[in-house]
Amino acid sequence: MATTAAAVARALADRGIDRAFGLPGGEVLVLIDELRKAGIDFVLMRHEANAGLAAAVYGKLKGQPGVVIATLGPGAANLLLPVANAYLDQEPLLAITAQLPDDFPSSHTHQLLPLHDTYRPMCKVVETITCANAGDTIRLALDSCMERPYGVSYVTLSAREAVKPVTAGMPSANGHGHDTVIHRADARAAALALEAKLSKAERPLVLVGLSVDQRIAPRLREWLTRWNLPVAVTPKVKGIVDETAPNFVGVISGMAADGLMVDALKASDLLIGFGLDPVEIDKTWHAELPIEWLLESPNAAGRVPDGVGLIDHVKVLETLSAAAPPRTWTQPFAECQKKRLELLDGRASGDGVMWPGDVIRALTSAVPAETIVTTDVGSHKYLFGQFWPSRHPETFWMSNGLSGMAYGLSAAIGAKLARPDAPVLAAVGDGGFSMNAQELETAERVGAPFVTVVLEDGSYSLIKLAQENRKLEPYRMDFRPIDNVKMAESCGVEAIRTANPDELATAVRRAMAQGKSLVACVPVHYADYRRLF
Ligand SMILES: Cc1ncc(C[n+]2csc(CCOP(=O)(O)OP(=O)(O)O)c2C)c(N)n1
Repeated sequence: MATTAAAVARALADRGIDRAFGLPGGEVLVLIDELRKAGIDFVLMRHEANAGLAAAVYGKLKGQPGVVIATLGPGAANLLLPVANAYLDQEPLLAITAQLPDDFPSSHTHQLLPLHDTYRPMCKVVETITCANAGDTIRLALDSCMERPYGVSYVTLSAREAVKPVTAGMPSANGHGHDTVIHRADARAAALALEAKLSKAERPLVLVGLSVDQRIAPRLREWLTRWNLPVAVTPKVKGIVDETAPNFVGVISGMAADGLMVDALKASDLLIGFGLDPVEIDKTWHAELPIEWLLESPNAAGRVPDGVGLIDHVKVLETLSAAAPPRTWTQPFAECQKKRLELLDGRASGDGVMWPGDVIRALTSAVPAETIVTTDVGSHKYLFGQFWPSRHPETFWMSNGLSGMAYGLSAAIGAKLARPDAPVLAAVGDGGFSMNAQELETAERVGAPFVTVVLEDGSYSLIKLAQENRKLEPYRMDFRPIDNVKMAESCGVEAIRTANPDELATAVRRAMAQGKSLVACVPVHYADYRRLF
């Protein structure tokens, strides 16, 4: 008779799961062995947080939940960050950790944590796997991750239960739905109402956000292009529209050039929130400006704005695309679009450093349009979030609902494993790089080569700028340089340091052509970011 661990592995394999990411402890060894026997590769990483972040990106790109496995106690505690990230950033993730068996003596407290209670508020399913529920629980957990908004299921399996033979039984999974009452609305009626409003609007702006299913990109683009409607996006859906197209206004939600973007929002006489999820917005304009919401599924955390009914996006687009544009718009945000791009022109404020705008231009010239770009969190995220000219859906990845550092490099590993043929570029700060640079070794070991650009400014620059803005004493925001070239080389990855845009472009182009990893360290001046914000 199969064991519980074998039943878990079988249920995962039957659903097409081919990889699990993680970092083991003795308590999950049997499970990992059963995964191996079921043909599921275990991607061994160097921190559970990185494993969870990589797994979720891998899963979302494959159209299935990412799977991460960790041990009990410290391993499960380290998983908090990726679980929080997947919860807020709508990435599908199944987290499996060990746990002490329920029938352990009550005096045994070593590594005993209230894991279910800790994770429950962020998870759709939280369950103990037993020999009676293994297969059903895994199936329920996987299905729940893929219900929109995508999110997390968390299951625990004790080492003792893992080796028990399975028995028949029904799951007792305690699905943790959201409390919001969901209303459905008529998509055709919503489309016609929108058309009527658009016929009166001189400066409409369509705001596309995280809740949109990126597979509808071709339909969405067709409508926006045919009607010549101005469009802005949040960073999490960069690439859903072509950001080099004339109707593209910019990236909203606190990236670089945010003042310009907020002015554009205020100047608009009709804001259309097409799948717009305020989880990405750190200001409150989404509550203060009138927005015509077109939401298909609840936002992160299962929330829906008051009084809004959910509609089918495809049906709305079908109705709108079938109609002629109700009026003509000739780039009402042209001035803003021009100023936005002009911000990239500038000169570095010192010798031996690169102007951030030149980083974008050099890299854009060096990599194919289908390159998957990931960023970490910091000033560089604002730079790339606003100015990286994304052209294809699912080619830009950042943590924006949670905004957690250590995302960029981990996401690049997940992306490269999911799309081995796509070039991948990770843009990270030197602070974030020092959190997980060791995963370069993982990437090499598992055959996931990509280019990492480390923007070196010797500080947590985004926070340093915030300190200056608040007129606080300059205090404890700088660190001594770690030689990131040596760091990369010690992980088996070639590395360069350059402040010359042409040299950067040449090195990146060559690495991508050869399908090799490269770490390009680019010195920048922290204060130069200020001119872009
Ligand atoms: C895990 C985590 N810790 C702390 C923060 C707060 N934080 C946001 S940006 C930032 C600085 C990042 O520095 P670096 O990686 O060097 O990027 P830079 O701002 O210099 O571009 C910090 C500490 C965070 N977002 N995530």
